[in-house]
Amino acid sequence: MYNLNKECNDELFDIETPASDSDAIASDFQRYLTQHLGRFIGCMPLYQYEALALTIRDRIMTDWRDTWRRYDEQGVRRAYYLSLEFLIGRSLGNHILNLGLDRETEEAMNRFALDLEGIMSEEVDAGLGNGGLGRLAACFMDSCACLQLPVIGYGIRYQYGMFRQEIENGFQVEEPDHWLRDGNPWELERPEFKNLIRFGGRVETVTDSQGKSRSVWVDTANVLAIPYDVPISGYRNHTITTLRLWSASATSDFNLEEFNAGSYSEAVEAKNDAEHITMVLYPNDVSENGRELRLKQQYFLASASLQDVLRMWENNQGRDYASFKSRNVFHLNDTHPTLAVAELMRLLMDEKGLAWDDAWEITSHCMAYTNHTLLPEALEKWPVALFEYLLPRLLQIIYEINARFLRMVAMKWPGDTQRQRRMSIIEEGEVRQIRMAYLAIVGSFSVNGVAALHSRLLSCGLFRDFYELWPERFNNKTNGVTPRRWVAYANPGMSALITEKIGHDWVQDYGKIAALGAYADDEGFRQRWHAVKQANKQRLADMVMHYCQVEFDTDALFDVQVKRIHEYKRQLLNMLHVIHLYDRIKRGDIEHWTNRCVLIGGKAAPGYRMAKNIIKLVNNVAEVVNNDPQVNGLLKLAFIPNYGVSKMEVICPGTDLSEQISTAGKEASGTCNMKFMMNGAVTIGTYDGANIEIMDAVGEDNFFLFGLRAEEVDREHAQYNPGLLIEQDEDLRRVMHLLRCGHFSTFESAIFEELIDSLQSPGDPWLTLADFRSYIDAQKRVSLAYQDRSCWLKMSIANTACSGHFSTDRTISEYNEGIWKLQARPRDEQSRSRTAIKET
Ligand code: 26Q
Repeated sequence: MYNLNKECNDELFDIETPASDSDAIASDFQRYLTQHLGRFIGCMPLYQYEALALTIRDRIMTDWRDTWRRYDEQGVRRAYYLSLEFLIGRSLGNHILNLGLDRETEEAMNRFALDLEGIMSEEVDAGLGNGGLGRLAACFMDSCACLQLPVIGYGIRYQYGMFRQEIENGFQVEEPDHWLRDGNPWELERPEFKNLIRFGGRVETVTDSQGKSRSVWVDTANVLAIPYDVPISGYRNHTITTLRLWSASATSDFNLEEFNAGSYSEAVEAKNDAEHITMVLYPNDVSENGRELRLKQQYFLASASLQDVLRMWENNQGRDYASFKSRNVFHLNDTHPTLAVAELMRLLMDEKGLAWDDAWEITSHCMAYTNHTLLPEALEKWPVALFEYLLPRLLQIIYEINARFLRMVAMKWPGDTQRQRRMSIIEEGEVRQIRMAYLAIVGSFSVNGVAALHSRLLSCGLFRDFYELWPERFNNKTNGVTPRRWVAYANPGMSALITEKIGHDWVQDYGKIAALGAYADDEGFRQRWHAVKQANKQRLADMVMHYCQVEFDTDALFDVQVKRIHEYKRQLLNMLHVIHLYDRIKRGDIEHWTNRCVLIGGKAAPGYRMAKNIIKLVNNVAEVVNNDPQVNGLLKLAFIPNYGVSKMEVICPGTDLSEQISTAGKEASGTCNMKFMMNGAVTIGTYDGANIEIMDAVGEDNFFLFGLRAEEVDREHAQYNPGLLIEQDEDLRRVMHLLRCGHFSTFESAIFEELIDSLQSPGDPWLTLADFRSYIDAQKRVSLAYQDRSCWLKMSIANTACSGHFSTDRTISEYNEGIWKLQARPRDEQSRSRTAIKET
């Protein structure tokens, strides 16, 4: 392995961070632009972005190296956050904010008559995630850096991130997201830490020199995992932690073998196959379930990351694994990296020579698992047959884990074979499958849900048998979002106003935001809050005009639902309300009217037909509503294409009303709800996921609650009669009629038939019509409340002031106190660790 000469004095390389006044930034920027990139000041803005990114990156490097050393000292307990997704978005503005260089950078750019915001908007989003789960991982990394916890993120460096969504004739069209095409200044390739990953082959049992039998995995096809490190900056604390992303690359020996056999082109093909592993992020799509390449990605991440951790361990401790379990914890972000359970067993036994019991003692004390879904159909399963040929050694290990586990179940519940069948990691049936969630639970010391209701429902529903066996393993960790990106960076106007009133501490100590509550009754403050909101609404309106060519008037109520398109999230219910408002306008029922601009955004999984139909419906309804002269600005509807992190940075500060309208008991937590709340939006929502905790925090008077509760949903299914609901509710009858008669599909007959049928079906799992009346009534209360400006402003301020609980700093502190048990490693000026000279 790559090792620095121990004689060499590492301090020689410790150059100081470059000066950070605007002169220094301006001159570095100019140098990068001209000497390094060979461009000039008036070049394409992309190069200006690149030069500025390199300039800022220079101001990260020393602290990054220093942080790594602090976390790498002997005896430091560390956590590794394993996730197939990190939805980072843009980085430049975030680093500038965290380093405290906003003013200096702005000044430096102004010297060249350049606009900082324009330059920052050149950066392409790092879209390495589908939605909530991936963005949560990115917010977690931010909070870990802020809290100075020794945590390393491990993920995959996909060549293509989440697809780019275009809208053609109202339909979603997917385009590849080649985000690395122009290079990525935020990554550092570390080929010296590459690892070998094996696939296929077969398992042989050999007897070693001490007469012990051992398994060897032979005849494998191998792939290299090359790490790329991405810096994660803490907020003004000289702490830069690491997100290590793996990229697949062909091994040279693999190529050579083929080459010697005389087939050059096949050798190159093999190289291609290897590199395919990290080519594309899989969309969260049932029709993609069971794809071989996705399983390869999952194993690739698990194996590369574990090997990396074991290498660092041996660098510090040698081959003594006695204290490994007290110094290391692996966190599994959903079941996606769960193969880590079996892979750690394999590495410890087959590569490090440990016996089963010792390896299991370590593994089961080092793994922790977070579940993110309550939908049984979304639980990951893989065919045993796929494992047999792709990961034969792991399958053996999983069988053994299961056999030992089922013996334990049988001891606890003798004779209860039903229960053994239910709890088995292997699902028997026509196709035998591996239940990844069960493997994760059996292999972990902690299992958590992501909101109070969700965790409760896991224990008494989905994972009930396991809860009965190991109640102490189960716990809740309510999600959060980082206030740095989602308030300080995304909403500078509001941030300045908050800071003026309560000081600056709230950014890193978000509980302090509560002090803002005192100003809700101050009319002068309310007016300023209003002015900030209006400016943010204008920014959002400009964006809507740019992407949708729909004009939003900032005096109207901005009503927003942005999230992945899914039936359980019920964008359809939102559309029923829009159609109802349209119907009211058409029949002249507009007394006490509140003008509304409704914005919807989100991606549908490419194979999810219903979700794609919903997008088409939104666009068709928008076409009718926006072009009807009788509507005349009373109502607007727009679908914003390609919703993602950087769009949300403009959307959430400009929103008045946040739509969180999932069928109760289906949304594990939701996190957009928190971003909206922090930015002073009021929520209309069901009693679901984190909405419940949001309402607890802000109070019923500042939240528009509607709909069935989770327990009622279960009962309702038995008696659900949508036909009767339609018959008995005139508003609903009229809405359904407009839909059925083709009012929104004039030259496209029957395209919405499937959607209409699903709404009318007694078997509708999402009970959309059951909540129609209560939703419409709640929306009416919203409209009235919005007409009383000071009342609305009070609610808005209360929402921000009560959002203290929803910072990921709080979430991560709970993970740390309850699960990881790490010690913060603040930078200490005196003893900035110069002792460890090994680069590990
Ligand atoms: C699985 C197998 C094959 C291909 C893709 C997938 C896959 C990928 C992503 C399955 C699920 C996801 C993402 C799930 C997700 O984002 N869940 C959301 O997690 C949030 C953070 O905890 C919660 O707030 C949301 O409620 C939950 O829906």
